[in-house]
Amino acid sequence: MQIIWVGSGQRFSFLARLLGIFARPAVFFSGVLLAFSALAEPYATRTQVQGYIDELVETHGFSRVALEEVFAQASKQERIIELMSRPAERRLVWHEYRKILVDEPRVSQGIIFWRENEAALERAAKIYGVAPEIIVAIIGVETRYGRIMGNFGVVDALSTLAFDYPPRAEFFRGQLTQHFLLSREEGKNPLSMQGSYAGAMGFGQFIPSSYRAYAVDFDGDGVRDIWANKTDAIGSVANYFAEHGWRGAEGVVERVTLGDETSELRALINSGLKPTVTVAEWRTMGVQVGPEQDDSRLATLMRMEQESGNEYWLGYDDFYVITRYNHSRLYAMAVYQLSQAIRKRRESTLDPT
Ligand SMILES: [Ca+2]
Repeated sequence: MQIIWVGSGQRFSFLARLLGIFARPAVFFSGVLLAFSALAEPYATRTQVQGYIDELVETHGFSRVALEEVFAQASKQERIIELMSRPAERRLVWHEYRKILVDEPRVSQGIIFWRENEAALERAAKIYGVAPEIIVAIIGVETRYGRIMGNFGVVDALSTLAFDYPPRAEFFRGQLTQHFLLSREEGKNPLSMQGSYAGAMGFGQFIPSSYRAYAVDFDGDGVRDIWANKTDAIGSVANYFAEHGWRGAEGVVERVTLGDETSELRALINSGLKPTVTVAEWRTMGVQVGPEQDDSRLATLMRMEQESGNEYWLGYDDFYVITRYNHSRLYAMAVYQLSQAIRKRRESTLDPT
């Protein structure tokens, strides 16, 4: 047995992205974790898996034979445990993280993705109230617009994490069940689907529970296809945002300045993703917020480390909604800034002056 430290969500995400493999948004790991040594036997013969199969048969009426066949073909992937357990090489701060996700190719490929999917993006904006640049940026950050959607069998990935990764076993056993339900509902072979090492699938990297709850058939062909159909992927991301309370009309973040990082402020900076302090209260504590900002709005105060020093930002309700996709302020800020870079570039390209 080996003791391995796993870093924060944002570092985890970064490493995953650095490796070209994508973590499920909204899933992240922290703390001291234990990685357990390998067992060579196939999953179908494990007592633990037999117990799980019993449960699926009893609770959801699945065929035991079918499940045994699936688990006879599923195997533990050491690489998945490695990716889950990989220690962070160094702490990633905002400017380092930003450089990876808000890069030139992601902006220019985003312009192309937008152009190619303009009708679907406009319709999604109208129906769900989510601006095209936000949807484009999510798909850009998650999979580089579908270029990197993950090459692990979803059953392999979820089984490995459910049965050979004790720190998150319960969560991933739940996702494995969701995957079997999804397969049954959609008439798919559970072994046919591929995704990230955490079982996230398609353009927007939905885990099975998110697929079941939020994926939509946005082109009306009767199938919710987030794997190959960009229109469905766009509608699904927009629906995810709408269902998590996206408002759209108001600002997402606002750059602010502080006189001093007082101890009062220090205790609140980066302390939570959810906006819980009013603009009026921030003002009283010495945060210089734009004069037009409504005093009663709730915001969270963030410190973002740049090469030249700290930047301070207020995050409003929609910022919090972005963190529902991946519980990380760096992630949400990167998505938002990428969205703005794409929108700005597109406007300058479209504008003949
Ligand atoms: Ca469809």
